[in-house]
Amino acid sequence: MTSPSSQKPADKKAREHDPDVGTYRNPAGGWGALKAVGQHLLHSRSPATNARSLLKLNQPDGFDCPGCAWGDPEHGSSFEFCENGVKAVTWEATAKKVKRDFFARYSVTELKSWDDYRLEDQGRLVEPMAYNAETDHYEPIGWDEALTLIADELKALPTPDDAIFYTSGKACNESAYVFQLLARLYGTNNLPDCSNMCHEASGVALGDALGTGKGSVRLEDFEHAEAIFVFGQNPGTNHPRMLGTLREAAERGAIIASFNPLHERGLEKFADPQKPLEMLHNGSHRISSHYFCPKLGGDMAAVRGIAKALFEREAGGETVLDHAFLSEHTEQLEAYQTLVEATPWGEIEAQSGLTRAEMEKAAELYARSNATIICWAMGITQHEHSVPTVREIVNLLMLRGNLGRLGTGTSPVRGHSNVQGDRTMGIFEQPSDELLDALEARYKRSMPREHGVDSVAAVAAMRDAPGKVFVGLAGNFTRAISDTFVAEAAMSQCRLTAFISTKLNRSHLITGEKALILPCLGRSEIDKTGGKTQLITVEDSMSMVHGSAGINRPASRHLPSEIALLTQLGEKLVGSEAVDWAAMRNDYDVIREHVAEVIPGFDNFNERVRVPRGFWLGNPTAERTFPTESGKAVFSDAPLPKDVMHQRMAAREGWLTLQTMRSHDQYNTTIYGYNDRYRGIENGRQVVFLNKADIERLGVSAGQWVDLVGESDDGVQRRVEGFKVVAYDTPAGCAAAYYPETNPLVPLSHKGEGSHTPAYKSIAIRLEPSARIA
Ligand SMILES: Nc1nc2c(c(=O)[nH]1)N[C@H]1C(S)=C(S)[C@@H](COP(=O)(O)OP(=O)(O)OC[C@H]3O[C@@H](n4cnc5c(=O)[nH]c(N)nc54)[C@H](O)[C@@H]3O)O[C@H]1N2
Ligand SMILES: Nc1nc2c(c(=O)[nH]1)N[C@H]1C(S)=C(S)[C@@H](COP(=O)(O)OP(=O)(O)OC[C@H]3O[C@@H](n4cnc5c(=O)[nH]c(N)nc54)[C@H](O)[C@@H]3O)O[C@H]1N2
Ligand SMILES: [Mo]
Repeated sequence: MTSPSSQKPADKKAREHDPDVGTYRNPAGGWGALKAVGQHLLHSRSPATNARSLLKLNQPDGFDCPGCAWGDPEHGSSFEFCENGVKAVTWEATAKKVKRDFFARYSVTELKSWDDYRLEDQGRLVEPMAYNAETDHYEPIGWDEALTLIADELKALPTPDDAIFYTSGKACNESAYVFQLLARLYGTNNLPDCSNMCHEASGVALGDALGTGKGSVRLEDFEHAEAIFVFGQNPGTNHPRMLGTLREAAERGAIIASFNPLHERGLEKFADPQKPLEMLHNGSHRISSHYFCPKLGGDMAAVRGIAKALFEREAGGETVLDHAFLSEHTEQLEAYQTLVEATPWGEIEAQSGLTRAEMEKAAELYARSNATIICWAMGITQHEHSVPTVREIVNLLMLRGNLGRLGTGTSPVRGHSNVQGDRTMGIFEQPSDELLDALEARYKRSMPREHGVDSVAAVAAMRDAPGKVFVGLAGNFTRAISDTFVAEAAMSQCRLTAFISTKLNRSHLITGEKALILPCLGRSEIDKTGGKTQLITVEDSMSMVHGSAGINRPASRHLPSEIALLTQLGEKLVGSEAVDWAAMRNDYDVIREHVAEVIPGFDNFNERVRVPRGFWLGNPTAERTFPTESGKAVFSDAPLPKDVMHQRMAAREGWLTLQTMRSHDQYNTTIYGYNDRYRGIENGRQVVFLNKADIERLGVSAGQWVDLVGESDDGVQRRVEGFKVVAYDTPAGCAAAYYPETNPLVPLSHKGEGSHTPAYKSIAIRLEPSARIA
């Protein structure tokens, strides 16, 4: 059976690019980064404004970088940005605009044939637009009319649970608070967010193990760590400011051990573009002292191997475990130890792809360090067994008491700049009773108690029951979620889709019966809602909450803020009896007063957030307090994954496991360009990285064009066409390609156990020669 997934990918333009494949030998950062900064400033068509805004990036009196969620140092330099932060800012602060004549010129069907780069590169959205199905064009609509349409469509639904309110982690705390309040007063917990596709497994696992779902480290911990283990993360591209932190640690002599199936340049060598002397002398610094290359999905076994080696050393008479910590603060150690001892080395080696000697080496490094931090990102969280893998990482930290001491802790490095804050503000489809009780007490209205849909369940809901209303606060839902064509078909069955966005993207083209695009201010812009210069706030990966105020002139003086739009929608949808939406709109301090009353940890929010660099929300783990049922940190004794889908599928002759990842020139579904400098790729994105032995075994050759074909338990064949084979240093059986072009290959049902995050990093595929000829 063939599904709509076997259609050609819409990215015709990208397929016309013929990628050049080379080798990058320089350190990450360096002159290449500076050159890229210059190019992106020029491309934005307002280089002077943008150069000025960079000086205000991540500064106490400036705005938070819309790039990643890495923390800001307390005693920062006058530059606190990186190459990819520059791309994020200049991409938003472009002088190009998408006006009504653009939509008059191009039909939606025509725009669908454009690639993601070209769509967003048209510039900033500045006018509200409504889809006209008869003409197949977006046409101008008034602001008031558009918001009334959303409210009317929502009110007309048979039940509030037929509405879906999606949030991407770009939204600030104030927008997020208002958005969840509006959805819940209206009557639903259907608040899926990008976290569902990202660090959900970290939140679930940390919550189960330690009673707190957030990471425990702060930036100063990195200054005191003796070892930093980095699993499944590519900070050179995705958290470049982290390289500065790692570099300082390396310079002090800290051990940095990376676990990654790819040799990521940023984890190997870094030249800091912000250190003029280093730049002049073409110097650089090593980052990782040790580099391990597990197989995709092999980390749980790798960590278990390290634990096994520790137990063996302990049995041999050494003291490597922190017995005081273990007996005072943990439970279930015995069950874990029994399981680890019963797991044979052979199984651990086969699953991890590492040798026993390598894992013993890693154990030695770990045993030698008196203070260890473990960092991880999507290479850990986007598998079927991500929750048990994060639990295994926590087990390892607990064995040596690496929690709640200076220089130790858990560091799930978050993605979107405010993804963590959005959750803190209540964007969650499974709200706690405490949150709902607090909302009820504050607003004197009953809150919906039934849990809502997450991102994957939202697609299933739209697919199975047409006629939903989808409201998106930032993001690009159909492009980010798995099973692209299934998601697109599901979304187009909605009675209304409405997106609050800064740039044109593919989700806008997957129109329901009715569809709206509502443009808004970006974070770099001055927000004068209510005649007053407004401040917004964000929370970084290390639970630091701080203010952010844009400094650029808005792309259009008619552009409302997200909060202006959401509060007006609130007025129309639920009225102003329970909430004075206008007061919130006119002064965001009022929203923060509400937050202070409802969300724990935000007392005196308005005063505390005006202190330069903001305040720390605190973290029980960092204080060795574990709010689990027993009050102790809990060891997990989950078996290594057996018979998970990708293993079953990929174990067949001719099959591979594919990970889908980011290039250096993209921010999630936002494509800044066609180069992936550190991996030696130029002028294209349709590449598949393969091990040399696999290339021979599968009878293809480097440079050949292939289609990637996937299959799942549902028997539906999934395919994306025209990828150039690149020979690359990665373990046999493992392949890599870029997201989002490969999302049609990820079946909707292929997701993490307990997290429901699409398993974007372990997709079973095979190759077929492509009709495309080089
Ligand atoms: N410039 C830029 N910055 C970004 C983003 C962006 O797109 N562009 N996105 C933001 C967001 S939302 C997020 S979540 C983060 C993402 O940050 P990352 O998690 O660094 O993003 P990915 O590109 O998905 O990279 C995954 C890394 O994990 C490795 N990996 C994949 N599978 C496995 C595995 O099974 N085991 C191990 N050990 N490693 C594995 C890959 O080789 C790769 O190095 O970055 C944020 N920052
Ligand atoms: N195959 C595969 N799929 C993945 C992943 C993967 O590694 N592999 N990663 C997953 C992860 S970690 C994540 S977080 C998701 C990301 O999913 P999303 O967060 O939904 O996607 P983004 O690409 O970040 O959203 C980009 C859009 O946000 C809008 N935008 C940007 N800034 C603003 C703003 O300030 N305000 C408003 N209102 N709109 C704004 C713009 O219109 C832009 O087009 O993708 C997931 N999908
Ligand atoms: Mo993410």
